[in-house]
Amino acid sequence: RHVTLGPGATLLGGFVRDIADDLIHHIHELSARTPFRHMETPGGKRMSVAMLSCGHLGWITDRTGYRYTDFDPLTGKAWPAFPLLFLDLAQRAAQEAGFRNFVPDACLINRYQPGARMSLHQDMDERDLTAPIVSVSLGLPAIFLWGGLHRTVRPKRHQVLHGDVVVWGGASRMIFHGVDVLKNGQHPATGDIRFNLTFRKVN
Ligand code: MD5
Ligand code: FE
Repeated sequence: RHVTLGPGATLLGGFVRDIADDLIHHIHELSARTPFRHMETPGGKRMSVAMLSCGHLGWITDRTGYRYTDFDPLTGKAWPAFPLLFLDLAQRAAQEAGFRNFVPDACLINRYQPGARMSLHQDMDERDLTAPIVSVSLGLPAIFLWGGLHRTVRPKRHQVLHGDVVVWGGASRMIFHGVDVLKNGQHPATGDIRFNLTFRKVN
């Protein structure tokens, strides 16, 4: 099921449902090498979403600001490489949505537990804003908030489910977006967790 959410934004419903257990297994393995952590915003707030990265570059925030780094400040080592399955699925999803030759160099993995949310923001820390972002939802359902090119546009609400992939490109790349407070629940694959993977081309 392909649903066009807006210009350049395509929902691939259930695109990774058949490999979801494998993806979750890889997430657990990655988290043994680079732990999920609640980072601090430049304003001094602890994020309710816990994160880790894999790939050449990882996204971090601290009191200094938002940026991509080529090593994990917690371990002092390079971020773990992409599992091959990750790279393959990101490229297949981008292709399916009409983006040829998508070569991501970063994958941010977000972990939401009940009560966690992500407030409205734009993703603008990537140098290459022509490449799409491929986002994968696993586990508990969430309400995705999809606004406009200005913060003042009241967001539309879209439910995203286990196995869904959204490819955000073109005019949708710079839209203000967020995730509503995660509701309590239990999912057979993840328990009380929602994971979101975002594949990005930074450089
Ligand atoms: C999430 N993560 O569900 C979302 C999915 C993030 C983040 O927002 O920055 O980690 S990615 C959604 C996204 C990316 C780029 C553009 C747009 C949405 N958009 O145009 O709405 O954890
Ligand atoms: Fe974002």
